[in-house]
Formats: sequence, structure tokens, C-alpha cells
Amino acid sequence: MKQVLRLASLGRGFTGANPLVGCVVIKNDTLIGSGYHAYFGGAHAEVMAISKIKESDLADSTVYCNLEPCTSWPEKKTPPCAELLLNKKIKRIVIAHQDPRPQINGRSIERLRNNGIQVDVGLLSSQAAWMNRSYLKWIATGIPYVRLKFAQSLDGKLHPTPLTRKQISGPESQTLVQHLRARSQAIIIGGNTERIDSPKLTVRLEKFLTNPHFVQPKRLVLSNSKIKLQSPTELGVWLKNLGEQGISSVLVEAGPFWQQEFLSQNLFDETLAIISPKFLGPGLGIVLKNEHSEGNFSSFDYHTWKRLGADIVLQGIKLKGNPCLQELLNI
Ligand code: AOF
Ligand code: ZN
Repeated sequence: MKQVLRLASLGRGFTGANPLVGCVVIKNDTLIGSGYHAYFGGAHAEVMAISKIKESDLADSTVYCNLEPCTSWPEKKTPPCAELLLNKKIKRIVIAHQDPRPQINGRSIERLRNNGIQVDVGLLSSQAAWMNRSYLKWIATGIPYVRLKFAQSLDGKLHPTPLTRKQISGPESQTLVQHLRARSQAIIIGGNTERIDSPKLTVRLEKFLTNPHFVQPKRLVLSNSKIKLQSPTELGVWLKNLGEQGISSVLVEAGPFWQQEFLSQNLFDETLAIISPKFLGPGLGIVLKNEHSEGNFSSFDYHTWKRLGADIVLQGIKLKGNPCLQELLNI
């Protein structure tokens, strides 16, 4: 299953709203096939792993996959993997966890078992669920997984005042941001960031640009002239709309105003604070606006930090808004 998770992660940045999925096929203790879901709309991991194996070799083999194989539904892009596994006379299937998508949600497991296939569920389930935490949150709640990313100086400022363009974080942190963008389907900024920085918000890493299946994240600007909310309190409803449009994860690269709205309204799953060893002097930092928001900080369920060049990145993750993950991680 470790190998399955490694394979699955190769799809990171390319699978859009779909989960990361890997698959290996084992027969007589030998790996006879492997594959992963490489891009949104492309073949599923099981198909990739199985397609090159002879029928006679497949009989009585064991398939390892991090996710429950899919069923079919009207707007689905590829054929159902559960039927493929049934037709190929696989003996045993080992999966990390169920696919909570309402059209699947245990149905494939039941169907495979009813047809005499041994299905074992739960191997490395927490690692697998962690890897797909944005997919699981979006499927369970309909709301995209929200990452807040902000770079701040040692004196806690995101922007100098008067507002001017200023690069706070170093090049290593910029590379991290590129990866964060690649795994998000939309990047959100506010009108001030648009006006001062006018960032392109694109992914520019070779790895992504050279892959014809890579799709740049949508650029969403919360401002009077672009996406106009009647009031910041509409943020939650707007996010839910994004989820309904098939956006499963967003990266917020806005300045202090919108960052604090997401924080104060408890509309986030993860924060990435990039802290740089420099002082900005007069400037704007994040000021939380209500009592409720103070509680958010103690409600991080996981945190870690990493050194990137001269900067440190402090990552906090909330798991409690993520019912599937909560269940799978048993918290
Ligand atoms: C699997 N194996 O490799 C993946 C699965 O539109 P489609 O046909 O690509 O189906 C997408 C859905 O299938 C996705 O939302 C998720 O429920 C499941 N993903 N399932 O058996 C895979 N990527
Ligand atoms: Zn499938």
C-alpha cells in the first residue's frame, strides 16, 4: 500500500477535483502491474495497472488500491472500475478506505463481496485519507478545501503602508507557493492585492507546464469590478457555490482583509504562514475581528513547520470540519 500511495501522489496537481489514486497488482508475491490516475478525465488507476497484464496472469491476483473502486453514474467520464475488477476474475482487493462519494460510498465493496471477491478495507487508511484530505472534505461537505497562504515579516506585516508591492518571502518559499497553486483549482485574491501586486497567479514550474494535461487554476478576484459580494458575510455561500461548480480546493493568496475574513468566519482548513526574517515597519498584518476567531487557533488539530531558505513555514491544519477525515483518523 505504501507503493500505492507513492504512485497515487504522482498525479498531484493534475487530477483536478478527482482524488489521487494508485494501484498495484500482486500475484504469487510478485508485482505484475501498477498504475495511477494521472489526470482529470483520464484513465483510472485500476485501468492503468491492469491494462498491460495478460488475462491469465490476472486471474487469482490481488489488487491493492488506496480508494474503493468506482461505480457508474450519468455524467461520469470513465467506465466503472468495480465492473472491470469483477470481469477480470481478481481474487482479492485490498483498499485503504471507502470512496465517500454518494454514488459509491461502499456500494462497490458490497458488489464485489457479493460476487465472491475478498475485499479487505483499512490498510494505511489514515495515510491515504490524509493524502486526499481536500477531496474528502469537498465530497463530505460540498465546500472546497480552503488553504490560506500568507507571507509575513518578523514584525507581523503582510504589506507595508502605504500599500506598495513588496516581496516578503524568499525564492524557496516561492517554489512552495507554486506547488500549492498547482494542487488548487482556484486562487483567490482581493481587490487590493490585484491593484498593488497584479499577480498572475499562474503555475510556472516546468513539471506542470510541460504536461499537456495540466490545467492552470482559476484566478478569482474578490472586488467590486470582478466578483462582487454584497457583504463579506456572503463568503461562505460563495465558497459553497464554488464547490457546486466542481472546485474541490482553493488557495487564498489575498492580503490582510480577506485573510482575516476567512479566519474570523472560520472558513478555512489549513493555514500556511511564511515568516521571513525581515522587518517591514509600518504596515498591515492580520487582525482577527471577533471572539470566535480566537478559538480557531486552539482548534488546529495538526501543525508542523519547515525551514525554506531564510524563511520558516508554519502549517496548521484543522481536521474537525472534515467529517470523513475525522472518522478515518479516529479523532
Ligand atoms: C477509482 N480509481 O483512479 C479514481 C477514482 O469522471 P471519472 O470517471 O473520472 O470518475 C471520477 C470519480 O471516480 C471521482 O470523483 C472519484 O469518486 C472516483 N475516482 N476511482 O476507482 C481512480 N480517480
Ligand atoms: Zn474508477
